[in-house]
Amino acid sequence: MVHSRNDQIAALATPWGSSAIAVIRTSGPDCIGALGALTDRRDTVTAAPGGALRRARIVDPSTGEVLDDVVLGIYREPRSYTGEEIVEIFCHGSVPGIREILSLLYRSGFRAAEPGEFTLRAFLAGKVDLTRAEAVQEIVRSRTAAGHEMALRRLGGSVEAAINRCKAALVQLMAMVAVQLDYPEEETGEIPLPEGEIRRVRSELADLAATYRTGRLYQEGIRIALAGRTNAGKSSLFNALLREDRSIVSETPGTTRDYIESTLDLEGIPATLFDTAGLRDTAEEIEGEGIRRTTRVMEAADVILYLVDGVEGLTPEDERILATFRDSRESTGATHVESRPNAGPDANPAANPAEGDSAPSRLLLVWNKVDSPACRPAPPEYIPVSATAMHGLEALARTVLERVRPGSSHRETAVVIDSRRQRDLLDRAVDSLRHVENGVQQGIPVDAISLDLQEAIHALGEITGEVSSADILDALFQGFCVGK
Ligand SMILES: Nc1nc2c(ncn2[C@@H]2O[C@H](COP(=O)(O)OP(=O)(O)OP(=O)(O)O)[C@@H](O)[C@H]2O)c(=O)[nH]1
Ligand SMILES: [Mg+2]
Repeated sequence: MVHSRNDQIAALATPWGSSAIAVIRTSGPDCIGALGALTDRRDTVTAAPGGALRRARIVDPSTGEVLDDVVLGIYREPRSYTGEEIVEIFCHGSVPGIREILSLLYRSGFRAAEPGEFTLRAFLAGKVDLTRAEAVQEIVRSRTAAGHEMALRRLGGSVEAAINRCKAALVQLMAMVAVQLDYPEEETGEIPLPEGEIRRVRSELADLAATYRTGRLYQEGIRIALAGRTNAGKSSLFNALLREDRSIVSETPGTTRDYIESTLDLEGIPATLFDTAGLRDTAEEIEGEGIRRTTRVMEAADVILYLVDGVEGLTPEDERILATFRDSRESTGATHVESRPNAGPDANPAANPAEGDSAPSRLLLVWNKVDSPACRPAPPEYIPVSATAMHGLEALARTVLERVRPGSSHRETAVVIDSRRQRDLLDRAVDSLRHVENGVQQGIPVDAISLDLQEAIHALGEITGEVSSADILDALFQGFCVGK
């Protein structure tokens, strides 16, 4: 990424598509003058104070052609998002129209902004720290109201404040160390570092790092797959959970051939629900391919709802399929997460087998058709439901949530992080502080301890961006939307 702050950039800040209004954002030195020259009201635009809106026509100066009738939002340095001059163009949301305006800007000295470049400039201008910059993108990406609310708190500086508080405490300790290094033992006697204070800061940072799983859960969400033999009622349950008639239901076995997915909001956790082809031995080619796809969906799922037709009861075929799921859980274990398309290794906050034996199984057993008089009693390990009578769905949702939520839900906690970068740096700080604690306990000389203390302070500085390098910034802002 180009880190210069002395050029003019432009990008569409709203999605490419038809809309009532689209917003093209521009930023850079003398951006207002440059934009003014591309309108029929140059003087009005260039004389406008910061925070003003001015109506104008965008005109191509080389041809005199009017491209659009727009409103310009004008911001002056330093009181703008990037700290530079900014003009936001509110134009009509027509794709060809947007294209023409952008092309005119690019011909007139503006450069297409890189992803996240506006926010990068805001960071470089000292407008936001890195945790707030990350929160901007996290807000844009949020998929449920709960995820949005958590990201909004981060934008408000909740993470930054927590980090700075801990850092201030460590800097105090560092000052104590410095005194002892400056005035050696024979003069003042060695003052032990307050172990309790170190432990308090360490546990505060460790608690913050632990909220990462919750943050991921509410942003990334979970994948729930419906599985079972043909006619178990998977498509019926899919429709019932979504409360819409999405998937075809019929009494013909083998109705669902390909998998279908849709999303639902599970108490603030975005969930992608998959209806799949019923599992059975088949020689039929298309159905066979459907079953292979089903297997792939299962591998990537955080939760598998295995449906048994309660009227038929548990068949030998069910037993066989269930045995393969149990085996695959053992063998795929920690890797099923990585096999997910479009998801990083940390994308799966739920049912994470990294927790060892205590990790809950991702397989949930469901006994369907309990409304039918012919339905057999559900065995105790099964959740009884009726997809058609919409019975037992709340209990089912509750059980899914119990499986995927981390031991303690941090949803009510003021600060929840959702950045792997922040989590890794917090872990580093926690590790260093553990060394400090051990050092104090073992009476290791303060100059040795001071290195670990310094390392912890440094890691916290990296979280907020007080210390940062071009590489870190590149990696961080690459994931952003263009125009943000
Ligand atoms: N009584 C009763 N019938 C149900 C229930 N759920 C599904 N059925 C019936 O069972 C039959 C199969 O339902 P589907 O939802 O198509 O089953 P499926 O598991 O998707 O089947 P495939 O796509 O073929 O694998 C249909 O006739 C449904 O009406 C239920 O809760 N109670
Ligand atoms: Mg089906």
